[in-house]
Amino acid sequence: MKVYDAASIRNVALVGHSASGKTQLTSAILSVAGAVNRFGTVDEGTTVTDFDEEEIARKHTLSASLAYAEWNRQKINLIDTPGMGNFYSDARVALQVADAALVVVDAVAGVMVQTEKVWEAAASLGLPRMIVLNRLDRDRASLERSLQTLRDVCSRAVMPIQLPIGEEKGFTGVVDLITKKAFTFSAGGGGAFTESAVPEAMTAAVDAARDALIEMVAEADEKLMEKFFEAGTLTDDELVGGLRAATAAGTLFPLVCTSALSNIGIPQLLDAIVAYLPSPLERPYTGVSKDGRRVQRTADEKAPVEAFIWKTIADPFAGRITMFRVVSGTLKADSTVHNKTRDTAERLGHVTLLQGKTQTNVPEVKAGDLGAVAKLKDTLTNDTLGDRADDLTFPAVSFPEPVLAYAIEPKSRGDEDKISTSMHRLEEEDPSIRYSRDPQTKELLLSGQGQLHIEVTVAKLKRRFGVDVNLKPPRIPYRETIKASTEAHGRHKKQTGGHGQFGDCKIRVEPLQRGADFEFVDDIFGGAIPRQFVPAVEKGIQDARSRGCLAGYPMVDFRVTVYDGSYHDVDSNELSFKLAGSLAFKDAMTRARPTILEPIMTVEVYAPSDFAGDLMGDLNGRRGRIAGMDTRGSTTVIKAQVPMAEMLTYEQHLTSATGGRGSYHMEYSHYDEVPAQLQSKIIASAKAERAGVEVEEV
Ligand SMILES: Nc1nc2c(ncn2[C@@H]2O[C@H](COP(=O)(O)OP(=O)(O)OP(=O)(O)O)[C@@H](O)[C@H]2O)c(=O)[nH]1
Ligand SMILES: [Mg+2]
Repeated sequence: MKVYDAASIRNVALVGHSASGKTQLTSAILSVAGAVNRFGTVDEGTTVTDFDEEEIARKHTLSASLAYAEWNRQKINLIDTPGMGNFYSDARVALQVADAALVVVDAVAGVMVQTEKVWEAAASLGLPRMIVLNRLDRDRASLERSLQTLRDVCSRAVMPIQLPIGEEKGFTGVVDLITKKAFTFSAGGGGAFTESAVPEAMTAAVDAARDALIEMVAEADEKLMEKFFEAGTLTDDELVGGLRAATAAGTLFPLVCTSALSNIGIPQLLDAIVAYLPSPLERPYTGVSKDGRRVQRTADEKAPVEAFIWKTIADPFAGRITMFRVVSGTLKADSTVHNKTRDTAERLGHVTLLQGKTQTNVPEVKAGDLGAVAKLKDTLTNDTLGDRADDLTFPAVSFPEPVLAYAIEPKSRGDEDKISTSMHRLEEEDPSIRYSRDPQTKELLLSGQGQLHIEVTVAKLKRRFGVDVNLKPPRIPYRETIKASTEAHGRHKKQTGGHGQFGDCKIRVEPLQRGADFEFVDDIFGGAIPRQFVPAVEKGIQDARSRGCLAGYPMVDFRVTVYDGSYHDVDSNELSFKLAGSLAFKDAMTRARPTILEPIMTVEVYAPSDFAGDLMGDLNGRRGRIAGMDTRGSTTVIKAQVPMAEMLTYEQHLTSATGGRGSYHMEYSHYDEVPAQLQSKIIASAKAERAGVEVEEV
């Protein structure tokens, strides 16, 4: 196995919307470059990078994976990432260790929500971006329309460096705008192509697009601008050099044209990666020294070794597989390095290159390259491995906080311990999930980025660790409130032998506006209740409101004023006033017209426009209120407000209704009253649940 040096490496992350063809494209690249023997497809489940059973079954990438190919004596490392929003953190982390992003865009749908998200993430990292306009063989695919949305949403500096030959089913190849050569592919997906002059019918369009490109390249550099004004054009060398520099600087974003499934345009894409995207040598990596200084490291293989851990795979048999980028120096097999994040020594055994799941041993991995090592003791994602003498670490990539929690329970009782150890392994692999125990209900909670994320995690738990669990539907955080003002009286009196108990209070309750939570006002005059007991009244009311009065949900958005009461010199104490408070509260609730509130979410749904009507109908059926609709190229954005309770199954619905081409974003907006007929259901199920708990406790 060859060891590559930094100058001959390109690290690219394939990012973009789900189903734009990232995995298929990776597969086509590997086959065209001869890295694998077969042309694997997503549809047959035979790609290199979607190797996980869950990915094969769902036909979606769920976790970033690594592959590599050699092209023109350069090693191209490809990180194939998930496009689905639930798994975004893996795309984000891939951008961190890549030197450029290949933003894969579906030529039918154009820019979609995830395209925008990865575009912004890459921009914030100052990462050069090349756009791969894929699926050009599909009906209604269009360079023109896609370019329009790319320029509107991403950047005006997106510039085609190729034009497609033919359209839709007739898409047969590309014209390179720099060399003005046409590459026409034979039908059947074999990848064979012939080179020729630009077809007659395209010459005018090619010249115009080439002129526009030259002008843009010239604009990015003063010297080139001068030359351009003198000569009226640029030489091919100037154009190539200028394009490379502008791409590296992020002032121009070249666009290439492909069909990953029909295997069209792949060699030209590879040429473009090698020609225009930077090697690690040109992309210094920023670390932080112990005293907080930012330090830049170049990919110098002679420097002390420093590696950043960007991903961990939890394999029940092979143990941990740790994926790294060697930032500087050379990481050697059978050596000892220091984990500087945890201050421990790590002994490395075999050091490997990853082709999907296949590991190939290498004697060493040099600066700039990506590799993996198995069975490390203490090292986890975001750690820095390297030279002990050198105090630098690399900043951690932050993972999103979970947005949704499900309760899980083992199918067989003996599995509780196993769940915990296996879940911790999965947490190491995916820091955007969280496993915990609810302190109140004692339920085991699995939190993540969405329903799909949780389901996939549960599936991994079963397949890899043999632990089968039931997923219980997540609890909706309902609340209760009141709709009427009233006054109430609570009196606690008990005479048992020696000391008695006596507490007595009168309260007023009033509704407050939504979001006001709870207010307690002490309006006692003339010592009707002694000062020291007023907090006890409040405590009693607080306890009572936390248990709700209809279905056991906390009560909010009202004010309680305690305005009168009485006491007994000997028998009054805190406990008595607490009980009096809670009795008064219960009395008040019989007249205060209590009601149940539910969380309402702001939802944005993105999907190809054909689906808009159906999706809006569905949202209406979910008690949603449509707030607006926008069209962006061929994508429709629907904005709506929908109760959380109705959105729990939305993801599944959207995926199946749009064949995976729709996506949505949802966040909490406010609480609103639950319609009466649904309230009785909530109350009934709360009662049933309480009965169940009591039975179990006996
Ligand atoms: N016609 C056509 N279909 C394609 C092309 N590229 C990919 N596909 C198909 O589109 C679907 C999605 O392709 P993938 O490669 O899985 O898409 P992805 O971007 O990896 O999707 P995620 O992993 O969910 O992010 C598959 O059915 C592919 O066969 C293409 O160029 N033309
Ligand atoms: Mg994929």
